[in-house]
Amino acid sequence: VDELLERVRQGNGRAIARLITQVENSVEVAGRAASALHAYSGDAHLVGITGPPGCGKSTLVNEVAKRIHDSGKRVGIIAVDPSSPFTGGALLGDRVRMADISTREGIFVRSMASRGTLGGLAAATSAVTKILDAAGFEMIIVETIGAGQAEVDIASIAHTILVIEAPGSGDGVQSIKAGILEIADILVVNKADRPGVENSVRALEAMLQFSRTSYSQNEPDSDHHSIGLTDDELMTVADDASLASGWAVPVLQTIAVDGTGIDKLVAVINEHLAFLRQSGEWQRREFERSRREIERLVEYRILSQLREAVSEDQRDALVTAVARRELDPYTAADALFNLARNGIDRE
Ligand SMILES: Nc1nc2c(ncn2[C@@H]2O[C@H](COP(=O)(O)OP(=O)(O)O)[C@@H](O)[C@H]2O)c(=O)[nH]1
Ligand SMILES: [Mg+2]
Repeated sequence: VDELLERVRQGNGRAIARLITQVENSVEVAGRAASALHAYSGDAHLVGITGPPGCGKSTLVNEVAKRIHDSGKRVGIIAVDPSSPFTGGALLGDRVRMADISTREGIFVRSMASRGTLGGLAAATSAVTKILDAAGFEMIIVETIGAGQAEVDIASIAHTILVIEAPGSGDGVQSIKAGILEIADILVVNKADRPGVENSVRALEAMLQFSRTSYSQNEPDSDHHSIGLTDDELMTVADDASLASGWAVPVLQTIAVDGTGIDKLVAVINEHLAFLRQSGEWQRREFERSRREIERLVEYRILSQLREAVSEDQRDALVTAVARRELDPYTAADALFNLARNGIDRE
């Protein structure tokens, strides 16, 4: 493994692919790789791309990656697929599309699915990110589906978050559900060749305007109640770090299939990187990412200790009792915790 790690640090594509496979299959190798590589990571710009299935994320990632690569940088792409039934066929399409760029020297593409990933998809994604980072990739793009409901919380992985939309979904905004506006650094309406694009852009700009206004008017005597926001919602808006730190979230239009608007998008992504560096936001996000990374590992360890220390029969008996209303879930959790503790003490 040590020799493999050395070749990874030199940026050897084959070594990177092999290490990733080993990391996916062994929590022990994942730990060794992370310990050896962490100190050499931290330079890559991590860009998260999220949005509803079919809005054109993979096509867009492809175009962005090409341009970044043309500017002389090495680009890593991680396509995260939570293996939900409705995306089953998407990965194959992605592979075909990505085949075009993945043959380039200096572009590394990897698809990840939850099936067979030890330690969870989020942990595996962040391990792969670290490997590519230490291998000297200057930009790493992580594509995920959805936001709040996704297995991989993109906000805990990326520095710059792009939320992609496509026109023609009823009211013009499909994926703008709770929380997604708060995490977006750049909003993109892709498929700008389709009818309804103006509506989508207008709707998004209105929502952004609305949240900015709410933020600046966040005093007790302001009339925000007349626009239908509760105090809690206002707090959420006011907590938004992007707003507080002075980055105005732009709404861009692209046509990923013919490359329209991609140069502008790449310029804005680079502007956001400059903003992160100048404002101190980079360090804040690194702190947050590190905190989440540690918490994920601790969660995973506690859960695996629980599974080792308490037999499946014992766990199922407790679950059945809760389902039958013979026991409440809090008491069941207490019982599990005590059983686990006894099991661990005995070791
Ligand atoms: N008309 C149009 N189609 C696009 C555009 N971008 C992507 N598509 C098509 O939309 C479909 C889904 O694209 P894909 O990149 O796989 O979306 P993803 O599921 O978000 O990754 C593909 O058939 C693409 O060719 C665009 O700008 N305009
Ligand atoms: Mg895709």
